[in-house]
Amino acid sequence: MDSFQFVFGYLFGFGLHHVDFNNPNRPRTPKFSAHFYYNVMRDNGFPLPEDEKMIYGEFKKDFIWSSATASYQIEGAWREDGKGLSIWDKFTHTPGKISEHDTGDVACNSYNKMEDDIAALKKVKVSHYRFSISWPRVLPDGTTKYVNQAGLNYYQKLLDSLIAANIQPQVTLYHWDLPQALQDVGGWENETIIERFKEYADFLFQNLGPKVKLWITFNEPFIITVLGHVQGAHAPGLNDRPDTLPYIVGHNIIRSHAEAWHVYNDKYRASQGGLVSITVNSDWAEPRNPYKQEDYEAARNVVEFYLGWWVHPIFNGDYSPLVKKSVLKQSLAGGLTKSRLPEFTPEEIKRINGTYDYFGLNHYCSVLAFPVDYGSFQHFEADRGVVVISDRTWLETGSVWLRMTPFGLRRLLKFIKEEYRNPPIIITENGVSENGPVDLNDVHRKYYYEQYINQVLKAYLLDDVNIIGYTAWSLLDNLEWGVGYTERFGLFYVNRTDPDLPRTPKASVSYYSSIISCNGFPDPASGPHELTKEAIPGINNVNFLGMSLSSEDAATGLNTTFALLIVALAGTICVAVGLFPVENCRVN
Ligand code: PNW
Repeated sequence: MDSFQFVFGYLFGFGLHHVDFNNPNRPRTPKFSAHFYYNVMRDNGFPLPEDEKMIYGEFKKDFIWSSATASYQIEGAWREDGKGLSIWDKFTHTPGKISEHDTGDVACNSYNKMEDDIAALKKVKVSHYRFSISWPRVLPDGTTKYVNQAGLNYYQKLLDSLIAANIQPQVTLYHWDLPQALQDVGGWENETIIERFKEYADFLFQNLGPKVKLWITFNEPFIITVLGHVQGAHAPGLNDRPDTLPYIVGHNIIRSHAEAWHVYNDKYRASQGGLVSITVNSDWAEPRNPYKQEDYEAARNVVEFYLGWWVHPIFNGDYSPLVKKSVLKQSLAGGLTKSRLPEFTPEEIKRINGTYDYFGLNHYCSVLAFPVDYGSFQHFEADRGVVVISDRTWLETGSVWLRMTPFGLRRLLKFIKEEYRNPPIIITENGVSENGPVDLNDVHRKYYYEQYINQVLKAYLLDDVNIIGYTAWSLLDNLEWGVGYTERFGLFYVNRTDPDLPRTPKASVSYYSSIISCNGFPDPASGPHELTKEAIPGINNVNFLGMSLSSEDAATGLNTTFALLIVALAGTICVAVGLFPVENCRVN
């Protein structure tokens, strides 16, 4: 416990328990470290936590296995064939905005290298490909007054090539490259954008809809709003009204989404039979101190601002009560008489509620949260009222904001199931980066996909989450927004020193491809059969070739590995290439 430290008196507390030296009773209160040390003693060390153990099993039939990109990050051809300028063209050409002065002028040149991208997708053996449409490539000034036929042809050809390769498209309408002409009249801040977005969506459904079954209206409204209109780190780079602008922009995005969904529902659903939804991004948040109620509330607020802000109006009707309460409280603390969060009219609440066909989720990592009192500060961050940090033991990646935290994905999926009435969920992005020297043997990415996808499997098999698809971000190393080409999320390496920009598979390609071919992680020891929940415990006992197995499984693994080696040579069976055995399944 804290005690007298000789010449330092009571200045430093070395104790597992805090002692209140102002209180004559000298009460002892356990610190977090006391609980931690207790657990170490109880467990007699550091056993692998239950939720980090892997399970065997398969995903549901016809599971969507995909990989994703976005137009500005890969297409290049920024002024070819009549394309208009986007806010990202302007932003990357503004000095000081992007690391190394990188731009998307050429990017992966996917506009001219469609065959290479299709070949890459075929190699991964995905069932789907998620890409986005560049709005100014098809409608250069953002309106339907003038159509750039060459741009539309590019997407027609991409859809035809994908379908010919038996890869189904998942198309995002808006992955951040707003026509600059629309930004010039206020962008997402001007509510006329709702009509513009509706016309754009209608135009795409009409022209591309016969070939598309999965649509995403917006990619990550949170990032559009907060990075683009609070921090100014993303285009259009606004940071002058962090108290009001995010809520105005967010309000218009939600209403635009709803209008696009209604256009599809009213005019196209019957003939085209596709699904339309929105993709939101969210970290999972844990309390920094699991013994403090305030930290639980802070963690909940983190997820609520990532998800609830968008999803509550669309899935449940109206803004989330927690978001409403937080913004109102901070607005009043600043002396305002009402909340800075706009209100939906009762008609709008009705019109927006239910405008989804599935739940699109982007997820990368988890954080630890604790509350902070910002006083009367009028700022989006103050409304949220939290600070987030990482646990230093979580593995680092190529991006400072991204630590490997596979457990969080399962918890987030369960949260979505419980909070939004068990919707079908498609994970529309999940992935990891590297930076620095190129190493095609990307063991960290194999590990990330293995661990995260296995947590998705647990959500499906053990928590009954209705998960219908998984998408790896990204197919290619590409322009990672503000950090340019320095952080690489690709399954394929793109050599930027070669003007031909060749795509080379990293080691994770064959690993992800094996998971796809096997539709998960079928149990190698017990043959091709349904995984029962009872069969799960006790499979992680022995380390065998870098895999965690029971001793029986390890023995079987040794035998089957040898057998598979021979069979694999004959090319008739699939086997995961490294970390976790994936076998007893047929190649497509
Ligand atoms: C997503 N963050 O964005 C995007 O949809 C992709 O375009 C992007 O390349 C990918 O994630 C990887 O970053 C994010 O700072 C950008 O927390 C930034 C953050 C999260 C997601």
